[in-house]
Amino acid sequence: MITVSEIERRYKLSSDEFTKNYVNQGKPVIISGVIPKWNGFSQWSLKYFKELSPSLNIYAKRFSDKGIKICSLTMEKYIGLIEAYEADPLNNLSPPYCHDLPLFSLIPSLIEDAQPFPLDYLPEWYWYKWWRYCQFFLGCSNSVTPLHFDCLLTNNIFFQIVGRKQFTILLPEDAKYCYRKGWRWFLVNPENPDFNKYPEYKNARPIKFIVNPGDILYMPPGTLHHVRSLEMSISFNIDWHTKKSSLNALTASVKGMPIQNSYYNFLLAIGLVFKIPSQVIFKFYKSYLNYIS
Ligand SMILES: O=C(O)CCC(=O)C(=O)O
Ligand SMILES: [Fe+2]
Repeated sequence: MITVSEIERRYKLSSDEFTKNYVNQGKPVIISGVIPKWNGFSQWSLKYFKELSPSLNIYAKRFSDKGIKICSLTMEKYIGLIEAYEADPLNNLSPPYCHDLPLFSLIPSLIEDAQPFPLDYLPEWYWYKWWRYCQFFLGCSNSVTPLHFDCLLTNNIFFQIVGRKQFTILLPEDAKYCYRKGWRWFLVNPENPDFNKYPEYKNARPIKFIVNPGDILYMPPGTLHHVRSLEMSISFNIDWHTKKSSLNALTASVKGMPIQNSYYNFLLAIGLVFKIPSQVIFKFYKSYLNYIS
């Protein structure tokens, strides 16, 4: 088992080194120097998205102790709410958080902006129409995603484009100190832990760091993460399996993983292990991109 007390930062990591030293070791890392080379890196802003696609219908979430509440609104309306909030946070309600939006599929012109995309960090299976697997996060300052791990036990490559985010992560072996609720959420608030209620959290080793615009963050399967936007923010991620992580994830079916998740993992595992092309698998997998759990 590896011990990590702070996140490593690397400049333009080669794919071989990324796989060998981070993916295969289950070790998180921040990679700089890749995103700033993209055609559209400096172009992206919430205003730019609003102008590209004002009438696009999107979903935003409110997280609370009672669960996740979903609101539906247009891109123009949503960005308008964020702009009003940022201009005068005290007199405007904090807007919901647009979370897991497949924006490359909804606004295909954005794909060109993210070139050259570092495909060689991903298994070849994902290369064909890689952008279909990406999920965007758009939000105002102080948007928070509570502590959780990604529900299929996938690897996560997270691209930070605009604004900074404060991450608190814990490696999977510390999940036992974080008071799990259901399959993937945790009760502890790592920003202000209540040790009376959650005394075991004293044993946990949270790693806290800032992800800056232009950074790529890699999180291994099962990494717990709590995320706070420090400014108005644009990010996206790609959740992906290796052959090994897909098989590990299948064994989690007996450890409480919901059956729906196991179905998606089964599809990815047969794709990766038996080399069934993603063109065949994607139509069955697609609903995962709107799956809220
Ligand atoms: O950026 C966020 O608020 C959440 C990110 C996240 O949970 C993820 O990439 O899996
Ligand atoms: Fe996540």
